[in-house]
Amino acid sequence: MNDNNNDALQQTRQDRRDFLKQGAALGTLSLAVSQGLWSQWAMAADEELVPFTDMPPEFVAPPVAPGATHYLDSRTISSFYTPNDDFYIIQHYGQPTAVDANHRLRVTGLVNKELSLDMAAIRARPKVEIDVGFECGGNSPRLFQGLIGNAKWGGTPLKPLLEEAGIKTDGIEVVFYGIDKGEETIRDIKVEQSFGRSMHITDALNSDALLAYEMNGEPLPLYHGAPLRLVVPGWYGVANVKWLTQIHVQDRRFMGRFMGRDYVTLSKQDIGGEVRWEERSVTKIRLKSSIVRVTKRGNSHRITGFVLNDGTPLRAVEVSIDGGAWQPATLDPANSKYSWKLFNFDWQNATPGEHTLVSRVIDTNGQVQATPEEMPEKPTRWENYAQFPRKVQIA
Ligand SMILES: Nc1nc2c(c(=O)[nH]1)N[C@H]1C(S)=C(S)[C@@H](COP(=O)(O)O)O[C@H]1N2
Ligand SMILES: [Mo]
Repeated sequence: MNDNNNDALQQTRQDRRDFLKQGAALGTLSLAVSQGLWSQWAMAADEELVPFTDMPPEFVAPPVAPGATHYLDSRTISSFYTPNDDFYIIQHYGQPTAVDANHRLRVTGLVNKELSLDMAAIRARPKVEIDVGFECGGNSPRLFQGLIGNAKWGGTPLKPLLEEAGIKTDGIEVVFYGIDKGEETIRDIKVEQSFGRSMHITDALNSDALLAYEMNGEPLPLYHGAPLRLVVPGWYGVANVKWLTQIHVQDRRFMGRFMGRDYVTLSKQDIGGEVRWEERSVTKIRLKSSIVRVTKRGNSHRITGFVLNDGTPLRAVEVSIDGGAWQPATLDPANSKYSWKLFNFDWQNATPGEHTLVSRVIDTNGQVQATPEEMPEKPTRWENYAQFPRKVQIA
């Protein structure tokens, strides 16, 4: 798509957003609803939430606070882009107190030419914008999938920067370090370590990864890694290193906490015909869908949910009610390769009483989202991508 088209698309989206705001202010969203896209996620004035009976009535998403985890109330997803203040927050070593105006990004290790760039130099590089949604590798039914968000990230692609530095032939692993540090106990030894994650060089070069300094058209907030963070489309949140200060190329695997000990899935796998317990770092997002909201408007009911995956195109998202046949849901035309994919389903003839609703997603490789029973034996909590049956009470 060329820049003009892109600008035009941006403008249309902005118009829709403005329109939505006006609609909300007037309490009339019916026209917006019939126009589709953005409007369908915002609740209309006369639309009400149908209570989930699997959700404690006291469930409330916490307000955003420095250094604290934030998750959203997934029932309230009301726009394709998650507002920056409601996008979930995970910071394992707390949050830096302020954005450093002299922040630099260094590229070091097995490169032909080490680099050191300030933010002006990064901003002067070619800029791209890309819609990327992700969840924490620990997102699950426990928080009703609240560790999730979708944003338009603006920044400069990683690949040309690595190519400029020039990867030496023995450089196989790319490590990304944030400025945040914490004390780790490794075999009873206490050491201070920086937040770090790594990627194989092939993944780093092929991943569409971005060095992002904008989020939804605004400067990247401190919570989300200002002044600079890595965004790896299609990967779990942990890959997206915030407050990025160093990219180091080395000739062997990086074994830091967030690659080697934490965010490591232990599961029983068929390894070339042998059943073995495997430990594997959390990397690409597993195919997943979940219902997050049921609403009622007049006599009609609507089910809303999201899909996340690694960017593989989808074949279908389906909904089953009370164990009945799988029925196709409608995907938002705004969905793109790496965004979250919002869907809805108009539930006809909902009868009073309690009902069980579940969604599943199928990709073009024929992969079908697993039921909880079909999941591999997996005692660690990471990568919870099972179908998530929800219970609602129709009055
Ligand atoms: N520097 C740094 N980057 C980090 C983290 C962190 O603690 N420090 N947390 C990671 C994890 S586990 C997740 S899920 C995402 C969350 O990004 P967000 O807070 O912007 O949603 O950031 C990742 N990047
Ligand atoms: Mo995470």
